[in-house]
Amino acid sequence: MKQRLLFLGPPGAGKGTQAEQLAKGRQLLHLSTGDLLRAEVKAGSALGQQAEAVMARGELVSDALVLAIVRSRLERQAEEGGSGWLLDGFPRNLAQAEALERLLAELGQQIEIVVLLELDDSVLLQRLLSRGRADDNEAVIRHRLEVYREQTAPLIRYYQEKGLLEGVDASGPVEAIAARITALLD
Ligand code: B4P
Repeated sequence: MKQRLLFLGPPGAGKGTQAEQLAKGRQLLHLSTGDLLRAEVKAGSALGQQAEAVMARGELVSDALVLAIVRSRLERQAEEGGSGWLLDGFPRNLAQAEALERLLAELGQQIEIVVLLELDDSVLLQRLLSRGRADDNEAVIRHRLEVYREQTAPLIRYYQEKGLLEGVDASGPVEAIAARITALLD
């Protein structure tokens, strides 16, 4: 059973939704950089204040900031003797992917599978508009999709070349998508 996974996919593909269920069921550390950044914004920390305006515009928060968050969580988990994790929404560009590789080499760990959630733009837009988070208005969503295409989509090839990528149809009911993902993990 695979225990070290990444979820990749456009905004609104359901990474967070699927990751939460899967991580709970398999006792994996669920590390969502989006959730962690929103928690910092809510707490009004210095980090949150830096991230808030960037997220509201639908752009990516600085690599250094996101990496510091990921590093501290993965190091803490390794110190506590755990090793199963699900990274959701990270890495989001090549610099983050390369930094992750260096961090995992330090920890003596490896990614076992990268799950790409695939969905049409029209469905993504509908899902996000009906959620209505602060960064879920149409102009910002379109910009997030552009940022995804320019900065995150190159990771598809990056992980394909490493032989780690598996695509999943992310349309339909949550349970059906979960079953498709589970079938890839065992
Ligand atoms: P994230 O929090 O990662 O969010 P997301 O990509 O918008 O959504 P996700 O794919 O997780 O969809 P979800 O399950 O929520 O990013 C937000 C922002 O944080 C970024 O724009 C960026 O600024 C910043 N950020 C995060 N990580 C970063 C990083 N590594 N580097 C730099 N910046 C970073 O689902 C969406 C909606 O669809 C929900 O309402 C859900 O209920 C619904 N849904 C899910 N599955 C469904 C289904 N099967 N059918 C119908 N609806 C469904």
